[in-house]
Amino acid sequence: MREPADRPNVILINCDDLGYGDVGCYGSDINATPALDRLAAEGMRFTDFYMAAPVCSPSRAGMLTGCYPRRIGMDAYGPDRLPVLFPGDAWGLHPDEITVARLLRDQGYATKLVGKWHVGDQPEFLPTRHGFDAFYGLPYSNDMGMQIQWPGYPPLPLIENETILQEQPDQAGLTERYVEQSVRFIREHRDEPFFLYLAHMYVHVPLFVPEHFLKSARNGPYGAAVECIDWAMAVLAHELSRLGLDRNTIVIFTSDNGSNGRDGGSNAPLRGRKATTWEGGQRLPCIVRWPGMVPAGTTCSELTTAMDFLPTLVNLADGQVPDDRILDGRDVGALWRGESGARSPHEAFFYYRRDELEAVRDAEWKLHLTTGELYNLRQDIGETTDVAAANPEVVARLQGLADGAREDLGDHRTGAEGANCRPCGVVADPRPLTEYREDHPYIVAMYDTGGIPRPRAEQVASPGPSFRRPVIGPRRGD
Ligand SMILES: [Ca+2]
Repeated sequence: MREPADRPNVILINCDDLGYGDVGCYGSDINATPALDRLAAEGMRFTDFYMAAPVCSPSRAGMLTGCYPRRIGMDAYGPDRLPVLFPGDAWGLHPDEITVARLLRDQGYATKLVGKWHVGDQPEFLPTRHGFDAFYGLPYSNDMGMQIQWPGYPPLPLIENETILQEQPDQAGLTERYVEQSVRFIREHRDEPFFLYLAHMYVHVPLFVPEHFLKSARNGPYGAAVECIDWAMAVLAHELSRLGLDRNTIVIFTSDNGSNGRDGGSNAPLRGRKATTWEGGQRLPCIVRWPGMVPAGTTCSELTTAMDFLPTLVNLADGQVPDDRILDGRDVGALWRGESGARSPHEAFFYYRRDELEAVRDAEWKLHLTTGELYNLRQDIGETTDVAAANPEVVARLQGLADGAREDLGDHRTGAEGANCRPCGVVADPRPLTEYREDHPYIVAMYDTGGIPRPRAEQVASPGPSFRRPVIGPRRGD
């Protein structure tokens, strides 16, 4: 048995669109999340934790690389500056970028992604090219398949490594398959360090959830999906305990961006929603459990980010954080260990929406750059009372920090290029991974809306023949 601090295993659980107020230990009184509440009781709960973007692709790219998405060209895609990647897009995480998975693999870790990727679907960009030994899951969002509203979309591919296993899988059964894959991986690698990245499909719409969760949940399909996420946590926690791996394993639970604010989701008590730079867009639940190393039942209100995972985990694995490039994440191990006097290593956090800098915060204050509104996040977590007029020196200081970010990272709104940005990856001949074929025996021919409100008229595809590449159809599913 390894000592707990000798290259600890890492299980990183990332949900899709799960909001700040969707989990019991973050205040939900409608979703039952006993396993996640227990995780928090046995670990540390972060109140001021941020993803690097308020939508999927840039958020995930930032977490995996420890960089603001804009630094690595993953902030806005193509000439239309799209907020996320779509099937068959030419863009993705540059092959020269270094992910936390690659760095942990260099330290002898077995690495696997189970679930959603969404930082490039062309072969050059797949998880297997970015440090993961193995991949089982979806290359992008679960609404980016054939649906009643957009029948011509490429069928949603379920991928194993680089092979398409199935098209249009039954989404109601997919999380159970993810859990099986995860358990199998943990068992196979119980005697060596492993990094499991479990990127749930839930609670991104459409919501297809097993019947028994629908029966027990009090919050409709959304609540059932949250409770299925909680069930997955319970299974993994049980497996770690059964194998005697608790003290060797860091479990991190978080979400890629805030709730869309519909369908039963909640960012309470935060203002705003997914795809915005209000707190509800990017401030997320984050729980870290590592028995004996992270003090149990604690709360950390220091400013931390998902970009910090890479340097923190790589240092814990005795690895080498790249020194040939700028990273934005910082080692927050002292905070995780609950060391007295430990403080956030971040002077500020920059809220980018696509390629535009919209807000900046420090330990206490947040300035919205487009409107000039200033909020005291310590006293006013819901961003209700603009106090800019009474605090001109705070406004000036935060504007100075924003100016520095513009020089460094750029800002499309002001025309600043940014001196230290790297390009995203581009392929010359992108192709969707799948194509609808009339003779294929799809189990699920088309996903319907699953009880979710129908999209607005402008989001609806015009029905037509099967797509050919590249997909230029309606853009949706951020
Ligand atoms: Ca998302």
